[in-house]
Amino acid sequence: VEASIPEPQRKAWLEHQTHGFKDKDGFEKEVVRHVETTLARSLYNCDEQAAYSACSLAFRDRLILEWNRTQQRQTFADSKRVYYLSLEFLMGRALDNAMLNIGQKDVAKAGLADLGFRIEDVIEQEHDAALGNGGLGRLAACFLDSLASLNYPAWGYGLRYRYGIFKQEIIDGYQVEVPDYWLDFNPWEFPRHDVTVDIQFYGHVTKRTDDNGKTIATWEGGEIVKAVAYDVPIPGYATPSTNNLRLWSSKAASGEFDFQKFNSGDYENSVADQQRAETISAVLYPNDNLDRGKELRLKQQYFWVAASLYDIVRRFKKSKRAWKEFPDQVAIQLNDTHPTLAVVELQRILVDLEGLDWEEAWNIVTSTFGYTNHTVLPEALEKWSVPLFQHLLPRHLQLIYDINLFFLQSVERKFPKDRDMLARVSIIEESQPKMIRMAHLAIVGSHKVNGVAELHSDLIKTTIFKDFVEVFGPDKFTNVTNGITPRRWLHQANPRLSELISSKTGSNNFLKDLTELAKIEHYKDDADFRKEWAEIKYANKVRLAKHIKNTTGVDVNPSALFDVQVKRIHEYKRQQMNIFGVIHRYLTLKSLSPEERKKFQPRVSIFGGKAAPGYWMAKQIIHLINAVGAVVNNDKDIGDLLKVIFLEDYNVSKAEMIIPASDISEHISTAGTEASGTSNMKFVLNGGLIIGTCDGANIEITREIGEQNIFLFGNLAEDVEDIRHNHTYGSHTVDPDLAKVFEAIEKGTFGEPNDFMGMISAVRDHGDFYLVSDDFHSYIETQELVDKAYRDQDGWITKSIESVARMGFFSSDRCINEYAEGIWNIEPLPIKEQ
Ligand code: HBZ
Repeated sequence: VEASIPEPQRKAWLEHQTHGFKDKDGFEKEVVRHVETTLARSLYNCDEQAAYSACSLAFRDRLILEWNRTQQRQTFADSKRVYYLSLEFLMGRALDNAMLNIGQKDVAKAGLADLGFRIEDVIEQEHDAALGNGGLGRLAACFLDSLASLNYPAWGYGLRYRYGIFKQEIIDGYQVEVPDYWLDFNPWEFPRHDVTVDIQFYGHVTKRTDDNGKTIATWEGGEIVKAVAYDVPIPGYATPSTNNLRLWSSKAASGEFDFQKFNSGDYENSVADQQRAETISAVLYPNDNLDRGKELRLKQQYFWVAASLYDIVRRFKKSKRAWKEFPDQVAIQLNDTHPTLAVVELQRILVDLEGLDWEEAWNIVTSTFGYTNHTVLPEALEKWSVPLFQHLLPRHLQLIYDINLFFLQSVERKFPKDRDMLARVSIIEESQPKMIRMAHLAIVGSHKVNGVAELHSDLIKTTIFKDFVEVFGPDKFTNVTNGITPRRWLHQANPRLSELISSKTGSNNFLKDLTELAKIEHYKDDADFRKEWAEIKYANKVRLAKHIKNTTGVDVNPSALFDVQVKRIHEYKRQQMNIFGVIHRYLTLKSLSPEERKKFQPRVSIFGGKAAPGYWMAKQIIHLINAVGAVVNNDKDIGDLLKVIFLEDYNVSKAEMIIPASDISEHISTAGTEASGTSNMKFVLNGGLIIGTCDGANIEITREIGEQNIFLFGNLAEDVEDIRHNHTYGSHTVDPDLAKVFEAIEKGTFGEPNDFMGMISAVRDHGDFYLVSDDFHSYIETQELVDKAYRDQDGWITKSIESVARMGFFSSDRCINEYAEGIWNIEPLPIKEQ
């Protein structure tokens, strides 16, 4: 508004507006222009990297124009927006996605060919934006795609880490972490050096009483760090709607102070201040489902939350509305507890800075926030020590104590004299030192709390948040089963399958309404359709086999059954059970005569995933997988009957290649531990079947695709507690087949047995917390059923087609519509095509 062009000059502006390229010719012009000007290169000096950069810039130009129109429309319509606060956005590559969502991939392909490049090679140049660990971060990315595709007014807010999740190298069978410096040249972001926020840390609080007897708290002193905005445009599929992902980067607050230090010769310290400030957004914490309570992590959280809220409030204030209308304009979703400080920060802004009464402010706060829980694992539930808080955020600690006081008073009224209840629900844990329970704060500060799959949402209501259901009533707790975007996970990852489906459903409409997949079930007996279905899977397996050859040197036969488990390495996800199963298979094969072996179904067991750098057991699992591969893959008796592959550096772009190539994938967490899982959905959507436990979204996938199309095994969530109790107090013997596996490891079949004793003794001596032994027999039996089913190729293809046809429910579009209606209360705002 402040710098708007006066009326008489606007005509000139409108006449000279650019609209980005329209056709192949225009695209080529833009590419050449960017190569020769933006990149300062020429046709004598244009490699694939430069072609990638120029092509991306040509698309970015288009995106930013749509972005401008979208933002203007949203501002003009004054509509309610949702802000998705997530410490992780696992975006992967942007170029392919932008081309497909804008619908100009064919144009780009032809244009690049004219200029001397293959589009596949150009796409491959891009470095993944890997600002996340796993499922939680990727979910946020799928949600952004759906929000834009469905025309919802929405912004994402996150941190612009200089280093994303580390790159994984496997050296001599061990994981080695290499820093992921990805910002060298990133054409997808727009630095907004004019959009900055000063963020305060440390200092102290003074209180005074004003003329009306009201207490005024002021947070003073400490240090200031600057937050600088970087905007990433998020294109919707087949719509001009382009939303914004705003990532904050930290910088030293430039000011006289530093300058004085510098001039007075204290050069070192002035640089140290700058480095300390920049450290805040330097690196993503590489733990998934583990909270380590580090001070820098808390600094990251407050830095990001305070900058985002300042931005949101600034935008609201421009509308000149009354504060009570804030929740009519703004919905904020907390992606796990990581942004929970936003609850306290908004209360602080309203009470301390804007002078609202506590009650009025608190009503606004709780009407604004929603909280999504992603785990029941106790070690992942965030807690911060009170002394740390006192030091870093003294005013916020006071506010949390006040929030807790009023909350506990209300609990006391409902449950008089129930001191245990008060202790259990309190935001403060009375430990030594005292701890702040962030999940409790998030529940108290939100109007809705949701889990991410039906079983998970039931579990949080009956276990970790049981008391809160009593306090607030059951309606505060709800379920939104996760989903995935079919644009990236079908159309982009598996273009041939997407094309086959659109040829049968009549259009690409299924990419906007995934329930249309049901139409392909009519063709499940059509011989040509089935043949092409099988050919596509085979071609995807050939592509993966090439990748395996190139990266590991191992030859795998694309006709073998490809069995895939790719996800973060974690004991609860039970990659150890998988590799024990592989060893069991190997021992069985070795015990057979060459004749008997011939009847065996050849298999390639493929693993991938990162271990958190400090997670010793996860690293041991990776080492065992590689050690088994080294023996099995070189055993002449075995040949193609069994191969064991560990794919290095699993990430989003590799997932796009691996997932479409799977025949069966493993989702085998101990029942009750995996909140949802989302890769399970991606595999099935690409025609792969699942072997899995009754956990997370596996249960709903079964309900949708039918029991005959999934291989379920193992104990149920409801029995896990009793079984664990038995491990501790009853007799606990290791499953006999598993005992043979341990024996082989201990004999040194796969190298130094001591390297793997942690995994063995966790099962044998330390209570087998994840029920590996209890589920082992049923796992092995079910794998035999998989072999048998796969040998009936006709039956397998039918299962595969039926499954894909019935996956409509798992689109993140469905999921986002549920959030929009049940939690955010926002409406789509379509943007006119130009
Ligand atoms: O969120 C995952 C769940 O494990 C998975 O079941 C679910 O499908 C997915 C989406 O809802 N959780 C994570 O990925 N969690 C993290 O990555 C994480 C990262 C940092 C933390 C805690 C958890 O401090």
